[in-house]
Amino acid sequence: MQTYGHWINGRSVAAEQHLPVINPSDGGVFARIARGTKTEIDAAVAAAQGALDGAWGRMSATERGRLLNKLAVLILRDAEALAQAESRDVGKPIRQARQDAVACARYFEFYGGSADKMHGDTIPYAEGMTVMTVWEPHGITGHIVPWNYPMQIVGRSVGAALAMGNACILKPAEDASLSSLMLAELAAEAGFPEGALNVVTGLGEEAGAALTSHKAISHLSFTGSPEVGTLVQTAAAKNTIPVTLELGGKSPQLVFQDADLDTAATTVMAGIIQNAGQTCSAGSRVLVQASVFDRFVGELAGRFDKLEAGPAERDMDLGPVVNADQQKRVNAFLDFAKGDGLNFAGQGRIASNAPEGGFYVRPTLLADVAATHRLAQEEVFGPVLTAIRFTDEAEALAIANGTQFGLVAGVWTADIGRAMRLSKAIKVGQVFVNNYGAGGGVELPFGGVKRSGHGREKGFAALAGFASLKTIAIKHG
Ligand code: TXE
Repeated sequence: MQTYGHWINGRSVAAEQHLPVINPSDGGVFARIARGTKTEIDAAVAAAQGALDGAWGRMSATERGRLLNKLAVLILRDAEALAQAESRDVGKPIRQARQDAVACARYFEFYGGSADKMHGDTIPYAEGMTVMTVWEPHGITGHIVPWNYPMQIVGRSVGAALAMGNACILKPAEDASLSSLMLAELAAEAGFPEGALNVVTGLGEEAGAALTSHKAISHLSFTGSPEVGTLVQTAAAKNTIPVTLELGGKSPQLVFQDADLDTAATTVMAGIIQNAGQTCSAGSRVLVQASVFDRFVGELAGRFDKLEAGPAERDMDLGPVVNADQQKRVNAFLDFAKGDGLNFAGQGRIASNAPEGGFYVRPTLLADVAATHRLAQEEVFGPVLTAIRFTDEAEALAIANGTQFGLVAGVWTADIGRAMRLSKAIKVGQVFVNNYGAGGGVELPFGGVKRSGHGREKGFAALAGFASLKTIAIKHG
């Protein structure tokens, strides 16, 4: 059984304590990761500071970009190994893990290309003065990453932070750390100086809390639950540092009677079963106009009935969910729905030969749910889709905006006026019209409003979050 250390100052550092790495497809332990504490976070901070004071801090933006591009090439070279590791670690079907590896490379490629394109301004101000702005790195940035899309989330946050010249400390989720360690090793192979990217693995309340409260950290980037996001923002406030939070949602897909219903059904379905529904932007509420509700939901129900969940390596419709807690959480929501008499309109099954110990749940479509019901308000983070009926645009908008979240919305309609009105009126970070997710483009800014978080990742927008703007005013007569 392989034992993994932390990655600090360009090398693997062995640990005294370990955590088991469990394969969600069968519940078996197949490796061990290091269980970090404040000691390793302190070591990573020293390494990061050393990088900023040394070769990394002196490097030009162009050179940083070249390194990021080299890393992208190495990720593509090792994409299959990364995908296999991620699939086994997280339980996601191998085809989805392969897409994640390619997307991860694409983030490093995009940020490699953008490293030397964050230019300041010159500001016309006063006679005899020249005023300019320059972007500077924050310093040491902390990255707390969840288990649902480790490679992609590392790519989008660490890629942007490195492009701007920060030194990073990454704390991956205890349930999915392997790809982060592999990426750090590839960064060393690409030529990143020691200490530019450090990975400390371990528990959130130990290694994670030590990172978020460390006085030397200048920016925190967190993706995970609203509860922990609140803790991270509180820790950041105590050190008065900026924080980017991405906290999930209860994203609505609005389907109007004039939509291409077949394409909408296919996309709505994909948006909730991908990664077994463990996606921050999962379209977990489908709002359907009453005139087409029975037809549309009936079609979806038929598709749900055919779904099958099974081991990640068998590449079925869905894999297992990530761990026993997540399985309990999803099943508790389904039990609650049953107890409350909700309509289980469609439900897939668990493959008959799926290993007993795996963390499987049944993909489920709940129909005609009240917009205020718990299953229409709370994030299940599993393959559970809640269908809600509406009569007109005003009601659809009120339901879409009627949760504490605001991450993503999908609008399905042939009416461009309605699409534009709703795109403006729905309170979310991104709206997709007649598609959902736009294929995941790394160029597209991504983030939430309301309880879904704040700050933007992906695209050029993320670069400003990982840098601070300095104004220089020169009086020269
Ligand atoms: O998340 P946590 P969990 C939601 C989803 C899911 C629920 C619970 O609804 O069912 O959260 O998942 C680190 N200080 N999302 O418990 O705990 C932790 O080690 C610092 C949505 O796994 O928020 C991990 O690296 N860090 C989400 C990361 O936080 C701490 C993705 C996320 O774990 C910490 C994941 C602490 N005190 C879950 N405690 C999305 N937006 O995509 C934990 N961590």
